[in-house]
Amino acid sequence: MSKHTNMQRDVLVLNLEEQLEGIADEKFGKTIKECTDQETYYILLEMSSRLMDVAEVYNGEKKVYYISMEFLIGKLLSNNLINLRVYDRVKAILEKNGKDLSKVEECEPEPSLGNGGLGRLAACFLDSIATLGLAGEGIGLNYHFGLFKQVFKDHLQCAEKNDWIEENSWLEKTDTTFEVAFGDKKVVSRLYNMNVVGYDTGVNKLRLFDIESVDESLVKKGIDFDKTKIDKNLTLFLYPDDSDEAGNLLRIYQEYFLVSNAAQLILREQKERQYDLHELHKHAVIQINDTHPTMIIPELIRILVEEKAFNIDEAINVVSKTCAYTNHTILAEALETWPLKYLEKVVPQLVPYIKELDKRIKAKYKNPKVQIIDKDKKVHMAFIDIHYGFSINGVAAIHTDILKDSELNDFYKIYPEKFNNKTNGITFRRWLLSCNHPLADFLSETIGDGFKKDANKLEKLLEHIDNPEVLDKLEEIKMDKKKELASYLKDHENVEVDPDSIFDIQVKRLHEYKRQQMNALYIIHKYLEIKGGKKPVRPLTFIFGAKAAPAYVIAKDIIHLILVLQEIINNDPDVNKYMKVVMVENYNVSYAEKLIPACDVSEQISLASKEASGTSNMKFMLNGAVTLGTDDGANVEIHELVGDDNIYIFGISADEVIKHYKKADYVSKDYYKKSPVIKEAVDFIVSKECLKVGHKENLERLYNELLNKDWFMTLIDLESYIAKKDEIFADYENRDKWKKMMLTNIAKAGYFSSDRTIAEYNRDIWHLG
Ligand code: GLS
Repeated sequence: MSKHTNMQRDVLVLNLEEQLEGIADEKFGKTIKECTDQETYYILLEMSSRLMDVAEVYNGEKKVYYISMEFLIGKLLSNNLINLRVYDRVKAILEKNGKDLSKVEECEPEPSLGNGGLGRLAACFLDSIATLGLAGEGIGLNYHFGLFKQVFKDHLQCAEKNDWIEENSWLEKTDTTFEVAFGDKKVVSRLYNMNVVGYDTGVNKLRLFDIESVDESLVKKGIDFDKTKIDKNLTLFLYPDDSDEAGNLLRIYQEYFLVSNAAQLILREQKERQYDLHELHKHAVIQINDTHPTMIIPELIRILVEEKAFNIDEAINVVSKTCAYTNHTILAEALETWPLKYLEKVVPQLVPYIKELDKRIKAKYKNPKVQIIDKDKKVHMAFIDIHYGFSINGVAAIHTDILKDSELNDFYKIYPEKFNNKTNGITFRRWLLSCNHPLADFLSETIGDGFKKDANKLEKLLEHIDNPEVLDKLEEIKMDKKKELASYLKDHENVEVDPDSIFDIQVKRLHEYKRQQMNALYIIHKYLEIKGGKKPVRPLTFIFGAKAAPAYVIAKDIIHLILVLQEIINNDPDVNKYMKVVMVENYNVSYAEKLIPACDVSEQISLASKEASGTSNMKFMLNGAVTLGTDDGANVEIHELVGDDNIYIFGISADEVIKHYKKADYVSKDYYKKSPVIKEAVDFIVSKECLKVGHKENLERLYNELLNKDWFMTLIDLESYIAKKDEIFADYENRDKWKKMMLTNIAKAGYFSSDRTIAEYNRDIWHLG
């Protein structure tokens, strides 16, 4: 039954205004007109819940369980209203009552349940699973303080707890509780649900587990807390500092807590539906999002053997046919390996099963590189997934090729049939319809509404590539979005930027491989050029947003450098007419929704081979920004789609990078010595100007890192980066060419809809009805 034939919904929607007034009266004894924006937010929350309660719930014969440590869902109000197809009506009703829906949206706290692309991808996937009408749910954890809140003090990143959960929220407390045992230690979990509404379809659930005994008062200063009190700290933070043993153990506790709850939930559902567990794979498919939930494999095997009377072969067989693994990175530090002794401490009950799985592999394969437990007694979590799951996918074509050809080549030789690629995608509901209403409306007027359900229809825009009215309108929408952002930056960062300048934006987690430091070196280069009298044709605005993991010292030093440059440049009267730098505080999904529609140049400058896919590259493109990037991750596919004329690619190739690593022949100092431009930019980091504003310790450490190590080869690409960036800025002045590039990027973005990605997961891996 489609929602349009759902009478209860029709009644609610027909009487939307009455309903809203009714809730306002019940809750606050006021009319909508009299309510504050905050109260109006709670009214809309209640209204949405009522609409979701009468929506169709998907319950196919087979269901996908997407298990993930992160779901970076962002604020939900606007997105839910859009997907429930009442956004315009609600907006009009509020307007009639003197209210601005965008102000009401500001009242919602952003859930802090994710970190970066991996978590945001999980959220986009849930949206698409529901939109495609598939039975599926997310299973994760309900962190009270989630990822830390970033504040800048003295040009340094500081971390504070992010207290996002309110009494009244999208979280629904359920009666479901499970017991989770860590050896002989036990905790009791509680399940919270969040509705996931599809676009004009039905509702699925995001399942978030918490513990009853969590104690928020454990966090005294910043984000420090006693890491050993598991019954009190388990669901306080996402990715607690793991630079010591207690931190590592806590991660394992969290991961096992997640999978134990997931296993109990899945098996309870099988029982309720009277399915035979020997046919688990016919009714359930478990997508393991990165290695964090890997323990679901030995845990399910353990339960089937110890509680369901399976023999070990049967258990391994059915679990292997149920679990599939997505790899999101080739960075060694992110492919988890746990010392066996940590697992013995936290989950002794799993260890015999992990050893059994390992024993079987050792008996079959002699190659030490494919063993689950290595000679140093470390357990390679990804290898459990690969040997005992039925599918392994990378997240962009080049990434999957690198997995097959180098990183996981030994496995590919054993199981070629298990490897497949699923290029990432983004939900256009959030990253176009919700964050850029003027563009979405204009596209509807120009090419019809079809693209909202079938993103490939965006290609129709190409028919208008020579239509000056369409091109001008795209430019005008971009300018309006830049003005909105400029005013927001003035209010929130206290920086004035010129909407007529070029907005060059790099927003993503801070990591050396993403090379924010290379962007900073360009900024230094430009600053010195302007000081020397060479002015840019048009002012330039460089915007950054990034959090660094609190224990990642060099990443924090890079933030320090950017903040120091911001201070120096924005206050230098010789220069600030021509360029500005802004590092926004506490970059998150809500900030992304303001930055992305206002962007001209999208910075995607990772060292080739290192960014598995990237997803902000897709969001920027969809909103009419032009990519300046390396041939890495999904940039490669963007490049193929838009062609050489609509993207700016620079730098050495992934193959060359891999060769350098193999030969270990990259010496950053050689590049520094060879090029006066590079030398001048790098030296500036420890110049008098910088040291006057910043801290010697941080700046010198970063300088030394770049000169003596530079593991992600910043200096190898710096000159070609400078040249390409100068070229893209010059081309911006050719307005006709630029507007056509904007249009082409939007038109070609359809491929990156997560609806396409999810349809492929379903076709090749999940096979849901
Ligand atoms: C990541 C990758 O770094 C990104 O390139 C990728 O787009 C994302 C989603 O697949 O996954 N892996 C990771 O550990 N964090 C990410 O954002």
